[in-house]
Amino acid sequence: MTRLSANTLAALPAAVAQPQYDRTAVKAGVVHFGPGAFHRAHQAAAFDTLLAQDPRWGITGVSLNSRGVADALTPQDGLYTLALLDAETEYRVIGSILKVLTKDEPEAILAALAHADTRIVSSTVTEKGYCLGADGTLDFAHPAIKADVEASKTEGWTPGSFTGWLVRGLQARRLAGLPGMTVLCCDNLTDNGRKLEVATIALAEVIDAETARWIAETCAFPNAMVDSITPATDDALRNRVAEATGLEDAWPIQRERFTQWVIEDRFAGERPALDVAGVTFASEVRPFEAAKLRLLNGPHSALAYIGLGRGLETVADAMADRELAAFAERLMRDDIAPSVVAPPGLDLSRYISDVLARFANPAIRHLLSQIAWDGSQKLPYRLLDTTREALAAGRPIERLALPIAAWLRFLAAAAEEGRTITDPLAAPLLERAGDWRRVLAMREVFGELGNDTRFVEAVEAGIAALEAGRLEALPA
Ligand code: CS2
Repeated sequence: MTRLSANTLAALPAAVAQPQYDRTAVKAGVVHFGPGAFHRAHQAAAFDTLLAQDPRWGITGVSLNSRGVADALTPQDGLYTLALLDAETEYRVIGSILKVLTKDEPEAILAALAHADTRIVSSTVTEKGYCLGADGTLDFAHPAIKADVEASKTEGWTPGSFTGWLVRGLQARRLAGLPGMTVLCCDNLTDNGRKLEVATIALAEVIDAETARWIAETCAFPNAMVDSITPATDDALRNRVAEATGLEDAWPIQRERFTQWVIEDRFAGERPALDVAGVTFASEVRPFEAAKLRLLNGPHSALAYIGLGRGLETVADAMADRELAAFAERLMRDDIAPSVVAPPGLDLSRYISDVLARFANPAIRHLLSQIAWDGSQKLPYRLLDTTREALAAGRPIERLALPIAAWLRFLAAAAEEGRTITDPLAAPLLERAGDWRRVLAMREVFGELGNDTRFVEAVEAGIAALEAGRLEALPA
């Protein structure tokens, strides 16, 4: 079968949308770290829409951890197919990614960051990719950060971490007399832009104080909330894409039709007109972030850990389990919503109904095991902050503690069966998993909450309930 590439685009059937602009005239205005499925499903599609009217916002992708995306997309000239899942699937070839660099091309990464055309550096490197401690500031004890601090003592050093690359790239811009940039974090972290700003400046202060000052003065780190459910690519998708497009695509991407991107209106220099792609610019993004992290990602993780414990496979399966779906809805309406201040114009009750409908979408096969990755990094933002606030406000926390109990059981089962898990803290988590109280004592995950007897008791009751096959702890 012929492979998707610039030369074969003309062979696409009319029903498959393709770039409506001359790709050879596109300039790279964005350097994006972490061009994985989420970026390609969402932000790259928005830039693809924008490129039809402004050719200055092409993307150079940078994969620091693996060659997979570069190997798949380079023979395809950066092109890939995006499937929008719904009752009828729609296919669209995205052209905004011009090339993908890997860590083996440090000069090219540096040149891209320090290029006059580059005005935005964005990231989806997942929660763990920022090397933050439990307090949300840069963890200088993190091996990748320690290595970068050490390496930076040598002229012409090559960073390993994303934050290291930011400092190195921004330093090169300063020395070249170029303007500052917008650094746009697109990961699911509360206050993501501000956290990355504080982390970047902290690292720069250690490496080059002059650059730290320059970053603070000339760069902008907007907060951003990005939302679109993006199940991992599987062979079923590859086959459907081949059938629909008539071309082989080594790494197509799928997502739900729904998409939302709210960016704080705080740019260094020009703001790309992403409004044409449905992006909202807002003066305050935190309420949107909190609503999404707490009311979508929180219940997502709850469905994942509880659902896996019940032998279920996908989010839609979990929603078809009536008891579990009812639990998720009560968790959202009664326990999480009281901690969320609705952003202007958002009706929380409606938002909850919409999220539940998105979870139940039968056209989407979203594996619970995918959502279960990196629990130690996700749960603090998704459920623990809400739990802390509920405790402080004197609200019950029994239901909020149940997904945590389910996570602890998930860890215990993995340890018992000798399986590993995907989590940067896999080793200490699995080592402690046989005694859940020792996991709760991990301050890097739970902070002080792990010592709060009300929380410990609620988790204990949750574990007992789950062991008994119930989703509600027995009333005391
Ligand atoms: C999910 C998210 O994998 C996960 O942990 O909760 O990726 C979720 O699908 C997205 O944030 C939706 O925007």
